[in-house]
Amino acid sequence: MLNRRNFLTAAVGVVAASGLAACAKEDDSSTGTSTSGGKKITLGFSQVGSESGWRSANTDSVKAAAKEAGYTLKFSDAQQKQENQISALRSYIAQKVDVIAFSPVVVTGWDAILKEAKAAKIPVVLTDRSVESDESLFVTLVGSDFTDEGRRAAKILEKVLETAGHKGKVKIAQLEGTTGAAPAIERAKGFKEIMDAEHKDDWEIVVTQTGDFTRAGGKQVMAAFLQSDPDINVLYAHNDDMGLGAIQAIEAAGKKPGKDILIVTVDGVKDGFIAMSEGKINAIVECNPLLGPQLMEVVQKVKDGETVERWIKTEESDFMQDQAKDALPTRKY
Ligand code: GYE
Repeated sequence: MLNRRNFLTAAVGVVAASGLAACAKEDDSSTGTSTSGGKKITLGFSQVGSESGWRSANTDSVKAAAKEAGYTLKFSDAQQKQENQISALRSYIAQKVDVIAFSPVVVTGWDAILKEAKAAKIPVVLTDRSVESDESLFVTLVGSDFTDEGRRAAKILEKVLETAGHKGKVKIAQLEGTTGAAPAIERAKGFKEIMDAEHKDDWEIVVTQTGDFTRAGGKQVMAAFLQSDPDINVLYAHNDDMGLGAIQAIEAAGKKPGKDILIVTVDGVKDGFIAMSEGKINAIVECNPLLGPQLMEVVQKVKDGETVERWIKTEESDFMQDQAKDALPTRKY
């Protein structure tokens, strides 16, 4: 996986990408145009699934940006299954697309298929999520710093506790994203880092389990959490959708979300902002899904043989409840 350290070294030496970029260059050199050999660029894109509001916004952004750029987009939805993504990538290789982009559902298990793409001289761009594999097998990652989002979640929880005038132990329930997915691993890691360094004595994660980034998962797991530990007073959900599902479980248990249980989520989709403006979510760490335009730009550069940074990061903000009403009308997703 890319982390801050290897991001810096990679940004200095894009050597790993140059082999792939060089083959892209050969294709284009005969035409001198920004398209592939004078014809439209064909992009094969394998999406994780349609598990959340974030994902729907991301899919819409990718489709709209491909259209705007004039690319032929081959799109497939893997329904959160790695084997479906591997088959999609294999089919894009067989169809000899110009570039493959994908958002890997989990971090491991990609080396073999990425080697097939490399052997076929098809550059691969990761988008949204990263992989743990040989870094020479992909050109770049266009997406967020999830570890930092975890840290930001812990820092904003400090503010939430202060605003609520909370005294005493902080008993945290954590709803994790899909097991083995970069945002689940890294959002947990960043949060824990701050918790261990600054709140060892008063904060504790009393229950933690995956809700698979879905509303239904968040609801079901939160209901079980509340039964196993009725003293939970904070929920940290790795995305808004699980937080929204959990709110239903909290209300069904006769408690007030945002008051009896303080809630911090990640993403910042419209439904999350609505819940926050109703007082049910206390703070949101934004993760921007509108990656389409940046992705298309990178695809073009890769086809043109230009070097690109190893990690093209997304800019994001954090929001407290008192900002929700003002921010809501201008939210784009
Ligand atoms: O936070 C979640 C989605 O990978 C950043 O996946 C993405 C995450 C996002 O299902 O809502």
